[in-house]
Amino acid sequence: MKTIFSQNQLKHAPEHEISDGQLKPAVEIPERAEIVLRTVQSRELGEVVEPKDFGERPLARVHSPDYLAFMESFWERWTATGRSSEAFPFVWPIRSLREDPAPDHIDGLLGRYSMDAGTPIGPHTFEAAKAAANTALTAAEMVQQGERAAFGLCRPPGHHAGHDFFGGYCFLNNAAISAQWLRDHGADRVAILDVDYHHGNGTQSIFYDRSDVLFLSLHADPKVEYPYFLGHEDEAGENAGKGYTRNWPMPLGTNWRAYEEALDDACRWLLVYKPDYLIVSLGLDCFEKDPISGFKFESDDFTKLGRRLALLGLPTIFLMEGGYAVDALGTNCVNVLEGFERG
Ligand code: OKP
Ligand code: ZN
Repeated sequence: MKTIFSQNQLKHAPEHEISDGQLKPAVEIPERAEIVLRTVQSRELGEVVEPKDFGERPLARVHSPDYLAFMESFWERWTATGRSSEAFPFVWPIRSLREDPAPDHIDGLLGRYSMDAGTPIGPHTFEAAKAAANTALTAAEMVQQGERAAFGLCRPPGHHAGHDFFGGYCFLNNAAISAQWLRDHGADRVAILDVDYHHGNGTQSIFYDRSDVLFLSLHADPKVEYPYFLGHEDEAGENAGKGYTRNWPMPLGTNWRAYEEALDDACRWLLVYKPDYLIVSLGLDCFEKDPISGFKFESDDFTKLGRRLALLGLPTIFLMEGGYAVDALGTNCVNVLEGFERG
């Protein structure tokens, strides 16, 4: 299958993150995409192509105008206050505080439009995020035009980003933007299967009240893992979307054997739903050596994951999400894609 990749995605290069309440070196770094690209090339997965520019409209189908304007103007406003290093949010409008009126000060806006302090914004962050969205859209368009599958080598990831907030290393929800684009270009039903170790809270919330986009997520139990505040088993959609969201939270230490049962369950939902397209939010952070995660996948298990997905027989768009064991990331990612292609 073809891979879509843009060097502009490397321009988001955070130095630090606040992780587990402490300032640490960033883990969502450009090297992640570079090693996946090198492995795609060395294992001859297929051609690597640049994304097209789809402009602002597909982004605005998912994200609010004020959020997009905030992201677009952020760095200029941040540096206008005299600051020059990457920005971390630090105050949020939680229970008892008011979201409206919106603050004028950039520090207040940072809190209004974010969900955590772990996701710094730098000078080129939004440019990279837009390149990632275009990467995802190009992959979706290829499959819409008849390819069996395509791989959007997206970075930064997208599944934690909501309608009007960033967080969890995500700024634009690449999977949601592609799903909406497919709906706007003739698809009746799109399914998103999120196999990242972390719950895809942004994607879930964007489609929570809709039946035209099915969201299925397998992930670490939010009772003990980020994002902590969404991804429980009883979240199944609301209003018209009732029954069109499904969650499989799993305990820390989950290995392939236990995971496969949940995956089989999710695959059954996919076969019943019969989507025109399947989007896979492809996190590689279920790996046993992932530095921030607690599942126990071995590298070979990613091949099995790819094989299982191929059995569905659906036109499939793979979009990279997380995965932080950089040395093994290329191997694990291409294992999924090769497992899918070779069956
Ligand atoms: C992004 B993606 C580690 C702290 C976690 C944020 C994780 C974001 C993951 N205990 N901080 O879903 O891979
Ligand atoms: Zn993750």
